[in-house]
Amino acid sequence: MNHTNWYKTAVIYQIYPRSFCDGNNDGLGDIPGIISKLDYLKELGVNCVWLSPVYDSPQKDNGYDISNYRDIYKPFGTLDDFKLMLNEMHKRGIRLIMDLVVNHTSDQHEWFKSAISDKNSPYRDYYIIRKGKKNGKKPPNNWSGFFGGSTWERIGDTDEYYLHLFTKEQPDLNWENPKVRDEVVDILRYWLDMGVDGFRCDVITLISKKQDFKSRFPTLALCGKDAYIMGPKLHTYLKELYDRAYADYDCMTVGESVLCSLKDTISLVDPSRKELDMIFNFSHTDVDNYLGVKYFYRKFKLKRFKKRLAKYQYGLYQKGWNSLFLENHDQRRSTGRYGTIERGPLSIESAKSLAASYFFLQGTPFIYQGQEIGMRNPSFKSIDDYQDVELKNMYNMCQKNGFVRFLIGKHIFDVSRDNARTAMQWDSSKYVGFSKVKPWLLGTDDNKDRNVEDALKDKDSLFYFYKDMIELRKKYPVIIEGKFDLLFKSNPNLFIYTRTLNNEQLLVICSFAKKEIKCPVKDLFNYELLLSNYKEQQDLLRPFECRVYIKSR
Ligand code: TEU
Repeated sequence: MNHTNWYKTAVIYQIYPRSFCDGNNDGLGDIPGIISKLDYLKELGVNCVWLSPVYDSPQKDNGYDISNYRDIYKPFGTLDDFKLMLNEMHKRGIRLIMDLVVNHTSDQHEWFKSAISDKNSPYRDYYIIRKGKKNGKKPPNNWSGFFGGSTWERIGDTDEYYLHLFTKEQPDLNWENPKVRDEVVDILRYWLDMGVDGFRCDVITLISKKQDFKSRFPTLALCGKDAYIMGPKLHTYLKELYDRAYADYDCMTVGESVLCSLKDTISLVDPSRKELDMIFNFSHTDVDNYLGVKYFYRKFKLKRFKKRLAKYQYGLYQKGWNSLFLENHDQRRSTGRYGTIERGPLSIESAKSLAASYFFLQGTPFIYQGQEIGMRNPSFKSIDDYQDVELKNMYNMCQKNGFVRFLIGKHIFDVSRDNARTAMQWDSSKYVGFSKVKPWLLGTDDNKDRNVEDALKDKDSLFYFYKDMIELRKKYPVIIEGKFDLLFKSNPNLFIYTRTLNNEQLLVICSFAKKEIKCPVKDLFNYELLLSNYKEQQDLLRPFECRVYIKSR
């Protein structure tokens, strides 16, 4: 099958199904709800959707714990609803990529239930099971996982443990077992045959583990990560999935990586290796923390942000493809983050400047639901208002351990994943047009001004700015293929870059300053203005002004 690489010209919208739209008024988003909003996505202009997991699941981690890979979680709808949605998307020229969660399953998956209840189960070796130390009183080693605590859970009162890098309800699959890989290939082909257009591969860089299972030198977070991030057989497994599934379909893949260096990134997305089309790299979202640990807060600096993005722009040029994103269901909202202003008159201008700064880089842009209307963090006051398992686990650890509490501090709510998971705000009514009953996670009243109904009425809204940016990407090949160059790299207030292709050059100027400042580009008169967030141009750049120009030589 010829791969057309359609993902290079795609703009992808991420839907978090629990929180997008509730079609049957039970407080939880669902597939019929999504179908009812496809015209909205069409109006925005996106041509692909990434759907967070809709598979059958006990929802211990909101669907990232799958108990049946071939069926839909009932409260979200049926397989027929799914097929209808896919068809309605395709009719509107919108492709669909699904979330593929195969580092782990749910502990309620039939494979796992069989594996732990019977030592001779054919599924025993689908998981990573090892003998504990001290006759089973202690786990096999000191590795710690992503949601804090040991990666091992004891199986009943036996002396054996199973590995889980996330919650204990998410046991890791044993990719060393060829049968596990056969299963994954079958799952991929099942959905691809149904017509889906690709996958966002959850924590895919964790699937191969070093097999020594020895304790590592103790560290504050992710102890043992050298054994489970970018493991020794990762490339072999990815290649196998490509050869046995992706190769036969005109599909795309974006892998989620954790702490991935530029060198590793290139090795994963180098087109000649045929493994993944792109990966999500978190180097730029980790800009306001230390060591890639979001709880270790660090002040945002535009210079650092530019440097990190530029590193991957230069590094991947003609070697691989970038994914471009600011938000997702695990990240707090970008409103009030990355140098933008959360409230007040300059808030929307700052959101536009930030949006332009990432949207014209080389790669495929992703927009997370609600980002296009500038949704904010809910800033709930009490732990009881939050639901996320990651936050609850960390909170409990803080309660038990003063040192952890000292390290993490108040910041724990600011970085909670629930910040991105409140109900999508369609209007400013009581339940924000998401549902007729109370949504499972409702934002706060002081944030209702950010809603779709108002955005669609206002031609200067952030929504229409995104729409304009998407239009430009469709019109100018330089935005897709042009070479990136960062200008004025040490300027602390301005993100300025060019993209160059043959005789065309795009110039992007984004101010992050709260007051007027001089524009250091001298030959602006050579360029034609394509887009800006201020109506008339003047010599000085106004607060958070952004401009996108083009010139033909
Ligand atoms: O997230 C991977 C991951 O590494 C997370 O721990 C992430 O760093 C953290 O949530 C940031 O706060 C993926 C999914 O996106 C996430 O929703 C799942 O919980 C996780 O995998 C397990 O499947």
